[in-house]
This record gives sequence, structure tokens and C-alpha cells, in this order.
Amino acid sequence: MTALDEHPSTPAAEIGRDRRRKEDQRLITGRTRWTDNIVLPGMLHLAMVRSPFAHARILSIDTSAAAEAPNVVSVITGRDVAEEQGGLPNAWPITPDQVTPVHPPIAVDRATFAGEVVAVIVARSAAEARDAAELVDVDYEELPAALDLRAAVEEGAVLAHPDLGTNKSALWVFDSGTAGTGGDVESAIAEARNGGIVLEREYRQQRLIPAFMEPRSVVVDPTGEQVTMWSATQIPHILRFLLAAVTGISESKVRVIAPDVGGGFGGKLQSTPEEFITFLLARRLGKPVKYTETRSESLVAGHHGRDQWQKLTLAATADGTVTGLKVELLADLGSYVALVGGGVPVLGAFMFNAIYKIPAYHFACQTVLTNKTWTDAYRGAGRPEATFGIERIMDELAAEVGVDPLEIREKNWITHEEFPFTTVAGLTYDSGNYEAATARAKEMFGYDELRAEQAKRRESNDPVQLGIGISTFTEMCGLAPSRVLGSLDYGAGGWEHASVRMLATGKVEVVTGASPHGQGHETAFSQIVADRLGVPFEDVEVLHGDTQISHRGLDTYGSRSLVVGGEAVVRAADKVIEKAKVVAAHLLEASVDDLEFSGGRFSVRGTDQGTSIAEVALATFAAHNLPDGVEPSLDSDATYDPVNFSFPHGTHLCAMEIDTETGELNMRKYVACDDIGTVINPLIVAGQVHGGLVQGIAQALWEEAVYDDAGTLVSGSFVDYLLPTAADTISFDIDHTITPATSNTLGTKGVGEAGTIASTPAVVNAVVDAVRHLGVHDIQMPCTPERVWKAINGASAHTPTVEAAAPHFGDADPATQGNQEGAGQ
Ligand code: MCN
Repeated sequence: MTALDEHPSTPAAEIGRDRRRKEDQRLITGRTRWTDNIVLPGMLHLAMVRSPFAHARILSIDTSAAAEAPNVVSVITGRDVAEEQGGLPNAWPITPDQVTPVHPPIAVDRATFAGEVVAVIVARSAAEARDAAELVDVDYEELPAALDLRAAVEEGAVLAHPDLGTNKSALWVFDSGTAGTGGDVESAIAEARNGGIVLEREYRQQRLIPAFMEPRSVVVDPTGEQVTMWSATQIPHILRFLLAAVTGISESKVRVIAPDVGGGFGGKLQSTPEEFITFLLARRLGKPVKYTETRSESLVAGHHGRDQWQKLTLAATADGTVTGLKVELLADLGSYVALVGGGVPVLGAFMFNAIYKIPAYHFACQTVLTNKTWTDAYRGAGRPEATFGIERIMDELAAEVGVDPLEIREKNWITHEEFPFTTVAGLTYDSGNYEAATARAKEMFGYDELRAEQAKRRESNDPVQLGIGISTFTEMCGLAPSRVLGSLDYGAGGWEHASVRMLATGKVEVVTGASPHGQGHETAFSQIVADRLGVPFEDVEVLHGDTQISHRGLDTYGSRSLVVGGEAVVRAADKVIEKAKVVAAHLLEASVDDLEFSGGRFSVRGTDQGTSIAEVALATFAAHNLPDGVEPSLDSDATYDPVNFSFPHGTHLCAMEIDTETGELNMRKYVACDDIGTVINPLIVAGQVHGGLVQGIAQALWEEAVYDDAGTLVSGSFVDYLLPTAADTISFDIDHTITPATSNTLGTKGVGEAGTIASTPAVVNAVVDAVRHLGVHDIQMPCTPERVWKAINGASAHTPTVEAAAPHFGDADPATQGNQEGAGQ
């Protein structure tokens, strides 16, 4: 029995309702306060001097001209603060022997990527600080830079950190045979080589930049009893803990506030050098200090995401039943191991088996240090990469067997009767129905009609070919449970905290430890509480993002806020009802056992006697007539730590038209049928899915962080980094099937990353499907018209065979990635 069943007659008026977001009025009318809008008396401003070299020894820094510049208060180099600046934390050492370079906020002797801070100007205005930064004269000795991920692991490679003696940071391995969750993958492959199918494929996950709308900004005020930091961050609570842990200042003397935050996508799941520098200098100078990055700084020095080489070996029987999967990854960490950077591919380790019953599985990831911007979580973090790999190779398997890619998926997926299902990676999927989501997606897409059109175009040799891409994805989200995170050596837990405060007037304040930055928690959580307590939606206020208001929390990432934070809210609200029931029974002169609660009213069963929760709140506030020993407060807290992840899934279908003469791509249709359990706010969810889809499609078609041979980010502005706008996309068709999650009261699953995880392979599968009959089996992302054209023109017309599979991992020349004929650039 769920907690919802305990209040069966509670009207579910709000859950499932298309409420416009409460937050939007203040956001879109400019009546909010972004961090950069904060102005404090006597505030100083910072500008960063950043290394133009990917790898260089800092011989000397002449700050004299900058120090003389108008209104410059101070110029600081790494050497000036070497003793006190500490090192930036890595919260997820994925192996005990992980090689983790010390990460000083300001480089001291050596710059390790182009964009690293080497000196800081403090001035009375931001403009003056920036002008003075131009006057700092740094004498660098340029060093050889480790820039290519695959070259970096070879014998005798250039070292990103020569003192460490290696670029290999950690090797993380999961083996189903050893773990007892499945068989031995090598035996499965050996068996498949004998009459079955073995496919070897390499996929490149290009480097991406989480281009949030609001650049990162931080203000630190050290002038009060506490040091207060405002930061455009996703993680105010974690940041407060880290500031205290690194600097030794008592946590109680540090207050972190995340005001309205303009997007993050994982890019603000970080404790940044800039935050630590601002904190340090504000305390040193005893004055409020602000730093707001420029867009260029954001692109070059905010962390990047993805950047992997994946090698997959899939074993199957001749009819396409998968018997084993081996995954070998190289993951580029950049020049430091970021807060959770090393753990990102580990999250993917649990998702390569996806929705399929794979009897044997081996996963090995080598994380690698290079002289590039450090990488960390970017929307989906590990799971989009895994989903891409498996969904691409399932298409390859279908081509090899000669059946429709949906048929091969159906042959291998977990059927709805088989839930709960423990996978070969050791996770237990609690609920799902892949058949239902696929059937609905096919219907919306007009699958059979489009396949018929595709056949016709192929037959008539139409210059514009049609491709159909499929992605039947699942993901693990709702980051928690603490014990599981602990078993993976993650440095924190995954619980979430909430308080529900009944005000005297019957209005309600909800405090959540989840810290939204665009997700609409104020609206969705108000809907949950309005239903739970039977109060009007408008009467609920949701507070968050200030460690002094919300003293406990683990913030927002990993699509965790609803399934973990929302459940904490439900549990706190239920405690309010239990407390109020005691007072109501007293006021009604009835027994607690005779009371029922529905629609915000306690009534005595079988009578017309009753009182509203608002009346009980007022009576509790007055406290004139409470039962003996009952405290005059209905306020309640809950800290929730789930026992399992949440497993959203869905079927995404994409139709792409490809002009075979020019390589031009045109998305014709995109259908997403996601199962995210109970939907709290369909409008918010649609926004999340749309935004997620665009981000995933952008990886498939447009975005890439490109470095030149010297290690300079050449896609360092929005002119070169192709971030799409609404005008670049089509109108999506979305719908939902619902199999409630069993891990939370409301039956919800997360949605914040689903669109991004699912869409990339759907699009690339569609692109490849359009030209597969021309002999192409892969095109490296982003699938630009040039790459598509080259793949078509360099390819012979035959279908890839087992023998002609992709080059062996580690030996492949990046220039020939794309298909076995080496034309997919
Ligand atoms: N929701 C719902 N019903 C569901 C599931 C979710 O109504 N069954 C609502 C939730 O109440 C919440 C929103 O959808 O308002 C997203 O919920 P959830 O899936 O819990 O995700 P989080 O709130 O934890 O958000 C994190 C997720 C991640 S990891 C990234 S990255 C991301 C994303 O959200 N970054 C975003 N969405 C973003 N949206 C915006 N605008 N900006 C970002 O930076």
C-alpha cells in the first residue's frame, strides 16, 4: 500500500495539471536577481589572466604595469597564494589508485590547459579589472602538450603532467562473470565467432560544452559574521561543504546562496577555481568581491562534457539474440580530475546493457589526463554515451541479420512481465513496458508508412534518401541511493531533505534541498503539496537555494529532484497531516482513529463534523487549546534516501532526409514516447523533453568543442560552437506511457535528462539508415553535410561484414573513423 492509498479520497486536482511555471513571470519580465545583478557597498571586481598555452611553464609574471592601472586594488599570482589557496576537490576517486593531479585554483608553476587562471586582477570595476588584465606580462616556456586522447595512452606519450609519469588516471572495470551477475564475455565472443555474429565498432563521443544561458558568476561578502557567497551554481549545499572542507572555516560561518540560476545542464555541478579565488580574495581583502565570466571564458574554462572513444564488441547468435557485450572506453578528463569527472563514465557502465537481456558483460574504462579543459557531468553524464553505443550497435546487428532494427530490439528487450528485472550490470529495474512505449511511438510516427516511403526512394534511386532512426532507451536517474553511491566510492550520499511549514494563516512554505536552475520546482512541488494537504496551489510557496533557509540538501543533478526531493516533500507533508490530526481530533473532541483527511479537511467518520487544516494551523499557532504534551507546531521535516534509482525509458523515432548529392540533412519527423511514471506537470515535462531533445540532436548534428594542434579551443565562441536555437529544430511529437515507479510514493521517474540521452542515437541511426544501402555503416558526430557527403562518396556499396569490422581499438586512425572503408569524416 502506498502512502497515497492512505488518503484515497484526496482529490488529485493538481498532479497531472498543465500549470504554467510560477517562476516564469519574474524570470521573463526581468524582475529576478541573477548573481551578476548583485551589488554590494564597496564591492570589488575580479578579472582573470588565463594561459593562452595548453601546457607551459610559468617562468615569471610581471604584474607591475597592471598594478599601476587605474583603480586596480591588487594583482595576485598563483605564487602569491600558493600556501593558502588549497586544491580543488575531486569527490569521486573511482579507484583507490586513481592518479589525481593537484588542482590549484590559480596555476603556480605550470599552466595545464589553454584557459587556466594564472593571475587575478582586483579592481574597483569589472571593466578596469579586465583592462588591467591585458597588462600582466607572463613569461611562459611552452611545453609539449598531450592533446589526443588515444595518443595520450600510448607508450612514450607526451605527458599532461610530467611529474605524474603517466596520463592514465584510473582503470575502472566491471565484469559480469566476476560480479556474479552474468557469464564470461570472452567465452560468449568466442562462441559467437563460431557460426554466430561478432560485431566490433568504435564510436567517438565528441567533446561538448554545456552552454548554459547565464555565464557563471560569483559574489562573496566577507564583511558579516558569516562569509556569504552568491553563486550561479547547481550545488549550493555541496559548495558550502567543500568551501568549509578545503579552507577549514566552520561550515556554520559559510552561507551559500544560489539565486535564480540561468541553466546549468551539469556545467554548474562544480566547485570552480573562480569560486575559490573569489572566496579567497574577498576574505584576504575584507571586502565584497564579484567575478562574472565572459561568454568566451565560459566556453574555454567552464567544464566540458563527453569526450570518449568507445569500442564495443557485441556477440550474438545468427538470428540476432545478443549473447555478450564488451565495452572498452577511453575517457578524456582534461587536465584535472574534476569534482565528479572520473565518475561520469562509471555511470555509463550500468547503462550499456540498456533495456536488453544480455547474458555476459564486460566494461572497462580508462580515464585519461590531457592538456585540455577538464571534463565533468554534462546532461546525462555517462548515460547518453552508453545509450549511443548500444543503440548504434543494435542497428548494426539488425543490418547484419537483415531484419528491421525494431525487430532486433524486440527480440532482446526485457518484456513487461519480467519486471522487476535484475540486469547483467547488477541494477534492478523496478518497472517498465518497452512494448507499450514502442507501440505508441510507432503509431505516432506512422512507422510502416515511412518505411514504405523509404523503400520507394531506394528503389527509384531518389537523390534524397530517407532514414529512420530508433532509440529504445532507458536510464538510471534520481541520483541516490546513498549506499549504492558509497559502494562506487562516490564521496557523498544521495538523500534529499524537505520541510513543510504550516503558517498561521493556513498558507504553506515548502523548503527543499534540491536547487533548481530552470526545472520549475517551485511549480511542480507546489502542485504536489497542494494535492497532499488539500490547499490551493497559490497558497504554497517553495523556498530553495540558500543554505541558511534550506540548511540540508544535496542539490539538483542526475534528474533526482522530483524522485528524491519531491518524495521528501511528500513525506514531510504527510508528517504535517499526522501532527495536525492529533490537534484536529482534540478540537473535534473525537478520537484520532475516527478522523479521516481529504481535500484539506479532517472529518469525523460517519458525521458531518470537521475542520480544515487551515483552522488546525491557526489553532496550533494560538496554542490556547492543544492536547497535553503536544508541541505548538505542525512544521515537519523529512530526509529521504531511496533504495533504488529511477528508470525512465522510452522509444524515440526520427526520420531524416539526406540529399545524397550534397550531404545536406533535413529532419523530417521526431517522435518521443517516454515513460516517466506519473507526470506531475505535463507542461514542465514537455519543456524538459523538448530542451533535452534539442541538446541530444545538437550532439548528433552540430556541436563539437574543437581544439587546434596547439591545444587552443577554436570553437570558443557561439560563432564557431554551433549551439542550436528553436529555429534550427522542428516541432516534436511527444507522448507518454505510464508504468509507475515503485521507489517513490507518487510513482514518478525523472525526466530532466531523458530527451538528451535518447535523441542522439535516434538521429545518427536515422542518418546512417538513409545511406546504409550505399555501404555506409557509421558517420562520426557531429554528422555535418561534409562528413555525410564524404561517407557516401568514399563508400563502396556492400554491407559491412563481420570480418571487415572496424579497426582494432587503439590502432584506428581518427581520420578513417566513419566506416570500414574509411570515408566517414
Ligand atoms: N517532473 C514532472 N513529472 C515527472 C518528472 C519530472 O513534473 N514525472 C518535473 C519535476 O517536478 C521538475 C522537472 O520536471 O520540475 C525536472 O525534474 P527531474 O527529472 O527530477 O530533474 P531535476 O529537477 O533533478 O533536474 C535536473 C535535470 C538535469 S540532470 C539537467 S542536466 C538539466 C535538466 O534537469 N538541466 C537543465 N533540465 C534543465 N532544464 C533547464 N531549464 N535548465 C537546465 O540547466
